[in-house]
Amino acid sequence: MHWHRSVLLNHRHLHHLAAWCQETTTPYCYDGVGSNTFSVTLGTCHQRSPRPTADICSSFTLISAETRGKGGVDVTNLLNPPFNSSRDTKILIPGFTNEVLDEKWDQLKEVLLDEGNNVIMVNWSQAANLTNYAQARADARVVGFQVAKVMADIVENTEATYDQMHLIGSGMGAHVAGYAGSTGEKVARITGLDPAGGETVTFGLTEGSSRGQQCRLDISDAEFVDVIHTNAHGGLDGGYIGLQNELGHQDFYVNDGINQLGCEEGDEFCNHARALDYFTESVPVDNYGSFPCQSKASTRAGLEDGVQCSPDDPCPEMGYRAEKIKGDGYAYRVETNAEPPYSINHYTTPTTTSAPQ
Ligand SMILES: [Ca+2]
Repeated sequence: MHWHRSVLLNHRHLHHLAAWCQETTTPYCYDGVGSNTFSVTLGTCHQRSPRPTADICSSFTLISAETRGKGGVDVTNLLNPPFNSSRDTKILIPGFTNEVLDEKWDQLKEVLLDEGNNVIMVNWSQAANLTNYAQARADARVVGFQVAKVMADIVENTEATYDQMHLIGSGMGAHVAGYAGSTGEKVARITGLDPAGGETVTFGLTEGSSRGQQCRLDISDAEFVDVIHTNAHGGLDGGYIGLQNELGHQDFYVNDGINQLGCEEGDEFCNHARALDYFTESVPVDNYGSFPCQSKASTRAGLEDGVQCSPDDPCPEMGYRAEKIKGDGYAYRVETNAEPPYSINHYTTPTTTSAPQ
């Protein structure tokens, strides 16, 4: 009887896993949490318990030059084939996914591989859904912890270092990256692509406020935090997706930071997804930073009256080749075209116009 019952339980367990994971590229639900607990305090941004890892069912696919043809391997097979630790590792963390965004992430993965990086694709789509925003927000904490564990395993088992780790997160994925960066050792860089608003706003994050840092992407989560805002006007409550606050060392507000050229008025998803488009476009192109930069200021609110960028005081580069070279905590406003190539100048060589004599 015991045997029979055990088989039944196993079947149920397998069925459960299959139901959650059948869409992922691997059959594994990653744990990585061990005995760690996630404490909950009412009235804070950690007021809801995350779900168990089996329910979140995240998976991590490592794609490298060696495994690209077969779509990568589960990160638990880190050493087979051998991990090439001479390459940088880009960890891609979607927020709330759908088919359109999945396609964009795939494009980013491809260009990052072309540039000679290792890529780890984080799949937490079972948890990251808009039907239960608050729960997904809570679960993001666990996924961040798992990302940190994956990085720790890489550093422990290979020659790779945290200096080579770059997390790229979109929407809620930006906050997952924040959690990962604030767990364990500091990573080189986190790029936030239109980081999610929503509940973050509820917890009193106002202009210049450090409140809620532990629950969101902030300047302390990596050596260099760069952020591209494309639909930044509060949170989901206001019908916008992105968080307007400055979160990193360099915050880029593209166009007005809220509405992107070429997106139909009110199409917040289009505006939000553009952050991913801009970043992807920047990867294969040197000199992507040659946007006409309208202004820089010490706060987002100050951009209206900010200092005009000029050849003597140019914008830092936005996107893949952004560097922490322009001081901390500046907001920058940049412009784009309405269609690809979005960057206004980078495909053209500066030409000398002959003025009428
Ligand atoms: Ca943080």
